[in-house]
Amino acid sequence: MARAKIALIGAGQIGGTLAHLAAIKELGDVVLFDIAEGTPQGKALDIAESGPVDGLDGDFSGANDYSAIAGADVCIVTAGVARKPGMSRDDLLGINLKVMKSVGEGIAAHAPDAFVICITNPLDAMVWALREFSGLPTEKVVGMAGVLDSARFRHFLAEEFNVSRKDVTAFVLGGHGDTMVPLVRYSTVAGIPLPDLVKMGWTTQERLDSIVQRTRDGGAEIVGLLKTGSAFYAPAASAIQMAEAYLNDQKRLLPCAAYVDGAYGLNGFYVGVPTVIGAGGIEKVVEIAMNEDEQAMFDNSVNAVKGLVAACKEIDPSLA
Ligand code: A3D
Repeated sequence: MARAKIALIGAGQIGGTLAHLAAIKELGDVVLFDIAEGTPQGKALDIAESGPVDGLDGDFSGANDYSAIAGADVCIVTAGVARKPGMSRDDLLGINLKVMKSVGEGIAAHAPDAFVICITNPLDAMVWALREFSGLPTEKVVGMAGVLDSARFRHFLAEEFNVSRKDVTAFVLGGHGDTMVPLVRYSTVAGIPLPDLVKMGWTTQERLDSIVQRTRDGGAEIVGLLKTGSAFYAPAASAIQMAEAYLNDQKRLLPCAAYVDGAYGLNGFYVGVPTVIGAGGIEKVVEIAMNEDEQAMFDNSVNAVKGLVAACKEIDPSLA
């Protein structure tokens, strides 16, 4: 069987890391695309030259022309600008919306059968716009945020409880922003829900609350440390997990910014929800029961995303 083809639209910090991870995991042939001349070619050649050392097969190429992504099975989109200190994800809206238009058109023309994973911020609005501009089926266009936000939550919890990160599961829903909803009741250590761990004296409610807040601020914490850009290792690892779920029909249950039509009282809207990813793309949106507080936080987050989508429609009336 032919190797899968993975097109990385945007060859910056995340794009380069994605390419390296895809190479190491032998997911298939990798094409890096960027408007910056030389960057995708240079990164592709550098990774290809690591192949003899690591024993890797696969083709690695870079391009500035969309024809290079022809027939891609997976497209991962990081094209655009990233945050600098003091900028919110929403500050990126106007610039990155234009980028989504060209990327959406490029994918529609050259890789219309691909599973498309958007990472560009502000995520929930950009994945919606990318879907609109590309015209691809909604189950084939998804945003990466929940896997990353949940991974941050899991890491902080594993540190707090001094247990393996492998034994911590966590759920973060809603929009990828300050209003994201870390769901404490659905997060566990080896199946023991966090509220029970508070009762067992493993931590206090105050410490748990501060971990929830640190998760919400997880992106800004890295931006503040790096000063010149935003996180890229964990975002890339998260998107690769989603790509693997699709390519290997794994039916993974992962929180993603998915098109929700009917569930959660939403009609045709992208927001972070639990999904099943397999060969069909987003095969299912899983509707979980929320209590009053969780529902209120989720509604607040949905409203923030609605505001961003409305702003997109104002900037580009073709989206209205
Ligand atoms: P960066 O290293 O700046 O790479 C972006 C790349 O996009 C650069 O190489 C640009 O040349 C390229 N680019 C710009 N315009 C275009 C275009 N029209 N077509 C093709 N390529 C273009 O950024 P990064 O890789 O660190 O981050 C990429 C995006 O991911 C940013 O918008 C970040 O805010 C976002 N991000 C999202 C998350 C989520 O969890 C959702 C996490 C971290 C970063």
